[in-house]
Formats: sequence, C-alpha cells, structure tokens
Amino acid sequence: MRIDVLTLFPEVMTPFFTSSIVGRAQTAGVVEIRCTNIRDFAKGVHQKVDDRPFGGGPGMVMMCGPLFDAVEAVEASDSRPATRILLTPQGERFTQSLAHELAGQSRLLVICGHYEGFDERIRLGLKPREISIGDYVLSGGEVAGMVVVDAVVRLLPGALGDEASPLEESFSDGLLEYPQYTRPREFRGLQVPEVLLSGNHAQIEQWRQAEAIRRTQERRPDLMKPEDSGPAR
Ligand code: 6GU
Repeated sequence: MRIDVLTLFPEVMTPFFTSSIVGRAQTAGVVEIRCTNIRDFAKGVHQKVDDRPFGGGPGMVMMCGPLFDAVEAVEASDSRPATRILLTPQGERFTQSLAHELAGQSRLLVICGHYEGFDERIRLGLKPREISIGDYVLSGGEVAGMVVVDAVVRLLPGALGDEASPLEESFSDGLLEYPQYTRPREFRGLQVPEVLLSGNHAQIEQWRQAEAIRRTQERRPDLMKPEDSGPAR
C-alpha cells in the first residue's frame, strides 16, 4: 500500500511514521508513507494557505488553490488511483470496520486540515471521503491522520510480527480484550489466575472468552450483540 499525507506540519507526523510498528512496516516494504507539505504549493512570498472567511467571522479558512495543486501533483506521482480522505470533525466516524475497509485499498491520500475549516469547494471539487476520529475537536487533522494511518497499517499483512494477532484484539470480534498477565506469578500480593498456569488450553480459551464478554458487558454494553450474552439467556 502507498499512503500520501498532505499536511502543513510534516515535521510532526514523520517521526511517528518512522517509529514502532508503522516504521517497521515501511522498512519491511509493507507500506510506503510520504508526507507532503501543502505550503510547498502556496503562491507568493507569503506562501499563504489560508485566508479570512467571506461573510466575516472568526478564524481562518484553508484555501482551495494550494490544496488542489498538492493533491493533483501527489496523485500524478503514482499511477494507482488514490482513495481521498479529508480529516474533519464533520466526517463519518472512524471505526475498526472502516480501518479494515481502508486497509483493502492500494493507495490512500490523507488530507490533514488546520485552521477553522476548509473552503467548501475543497469538498465539492475533490469529493473526498470525510472522516472524524470522534466527538471532540482537535486543533488540526494531524493527530487524526496519525490515528487513521496507524489503525490501517497494522492491519496490512506482514505489518505485525505475529500474523494472527490483529484478529485477537479488542473490536475485531466485537468484544474488548480479556485480561493478560506475565511474570512474576505474584506481584504485591496479586496472583495470576490459576487457570492461566494450568496448561489446559481449552479451559484457558473458555476463561478468556468469558472474561472478554464480562468486561464488554460491564464497560461497553453498547458493543454487545445479543448472541454474545452467553448461555444464561
Ligand atoms: Cl479528523 N479533525 C479535527 N480537527 N478534529 C477532530 C477530528 C478531525 N476528529 C475528531 N475531532
């Protein structure tokens, strides 16, 4: 997969994309991530990328010109068509299921905005898929862009050391994760549950499934499907 990220702050994003799992996925050739500075496509000595809103009001609005030029230049650098994503608090909510859908694409173009918003003609002209990472307001799309890229890249085949692991996690089966323990067996009087030391894999699996259901019911009942409620009903 190739991911292009358009941002006014590539210096904020690049270190994240070269570290940890995402960085390793790039080194392994699973994904290629390129950050492009929208300001490089701005005109004039001041390299303006934003301006005051027509009709008045507070804040600045991201201009069409530099962004359209950046999108067109970046898209032309690779023949694969890109799925355009615009990160805004007005977008469709980002979920694990949307991460899976995006992980199935061969190329993503992620646009991170800043300032009060985008000129509406950016939406009308570029027809991006608009995505929000949750119901709160960030001062820019960069953090959201790192969230989306991270969630997508770790789903790509070969991105994680252990190929099986993304399916075991929270949300992939619609449940939160079961409790995990590692050494030592006792820490400050707290014991590891006996079943995990038993070596009985069927029993361990059963315990984990029950714990995942209990935890989900307790913390996120909104995630529960009726059939997960167990044999009690
Ligand atoms: Cl994608 N952008 C901004 N600025 N704020 C957000 C967001 C995105 N998602 C949630 N809040």
